[in-house]
Amino acid sequence: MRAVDAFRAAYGREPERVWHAPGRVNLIGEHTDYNDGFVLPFAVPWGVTAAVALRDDDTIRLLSLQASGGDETQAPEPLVITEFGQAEGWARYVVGVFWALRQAGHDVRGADVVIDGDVPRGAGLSSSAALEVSVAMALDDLHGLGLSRLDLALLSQKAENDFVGMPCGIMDQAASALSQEGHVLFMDCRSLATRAVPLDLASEGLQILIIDTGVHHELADGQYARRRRDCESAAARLGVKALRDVTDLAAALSRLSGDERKRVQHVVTEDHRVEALVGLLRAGAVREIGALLNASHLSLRDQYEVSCPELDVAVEAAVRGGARGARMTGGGFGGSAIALVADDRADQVREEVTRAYQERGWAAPRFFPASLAPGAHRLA
Ligand code: GAF
Repeated sequence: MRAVDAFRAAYGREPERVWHAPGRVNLIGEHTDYNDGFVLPFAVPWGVTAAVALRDDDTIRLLSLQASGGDETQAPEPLVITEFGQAEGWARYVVGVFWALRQAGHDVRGADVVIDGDVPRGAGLSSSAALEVSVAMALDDLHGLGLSRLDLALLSQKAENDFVGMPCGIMDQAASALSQEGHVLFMDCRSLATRAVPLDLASEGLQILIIDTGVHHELADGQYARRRRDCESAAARLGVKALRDVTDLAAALSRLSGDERKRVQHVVTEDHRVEALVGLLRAGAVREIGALLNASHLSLRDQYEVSCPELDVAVEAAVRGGARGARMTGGGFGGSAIALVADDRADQVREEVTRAYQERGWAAPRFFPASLAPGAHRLA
């Protein structure tokens, strides 16, 4: 295994644990997690492998096989972190997990770590959550902390919120830690209860195609925080704890205006779409979910305003090419769209999307067929 070979070469000893944690696609339920709502992600077959051995001091040595810029001839040097504040860039996601465990009162000292990831770069498939969760699972295992997968997802989220400074919700970390192969993960982000819902696409002659737009608009992080603020101020104005609690949408909308009104329209209807989609899956009507995917995209584009031309064109072209439904997935402003496609239409959908990009002079998008992969697991 590459991470183990690199560990031996870098540190001259064996790793004590090797854990893998996956990235995710969200089938539906976008920007609902931080509104105490519902989400329906699943784990993808790409993720992050963390090889870890404990140290008896507080130093964290860190090596990423992806940080050398692809220059295989250059044996990369590990970063040596003796104080949390020294971590920069990708290292913050790893060091943040050590920090969060200590904050929670766990006696976690230093470690030697090698990271090896294969989540397509910039595709918006949550490589950062995979990174956090792989390290959290390995440290829990090595220290015998006995924390639940949910606890480790929450600690990983805390690392991202309070150490990295990205105010994300719980969805991505939960998907990475709790997903089961062949299932989507239904999560109530208020109670944190989860249920694995089986989804057998192959037996229906269907597939989910990931369309990586290849773009990442830099405004993403600031806009994410602004959307959260819009939701919080709208909830305060409506006198509810979170937008999850809005039961009469028409009455709520009549009391709001501008951005707050649009955000509420999206979040409340998106929660209903998640429940409707789960209902269709339970009824064995997977072919019917496409309309909900399309409606989710329109709502994210027009009401939540987190899409971008590259995502819109991918979704429109996929549907034109015969997809049963398509939508942006993840935070937005770039990253990936997903399309539900009959197997015998997949080539046509790819061609239609590729042609639409070509016509606009955009770089070709990449396509990945998604499978519903297992959540985090120990490799060695
Ligand atoms: C990002 C966040 F990290 C998630 O918590 C979630 O809010 C998502 O955007 C939007 O649904 O991936």
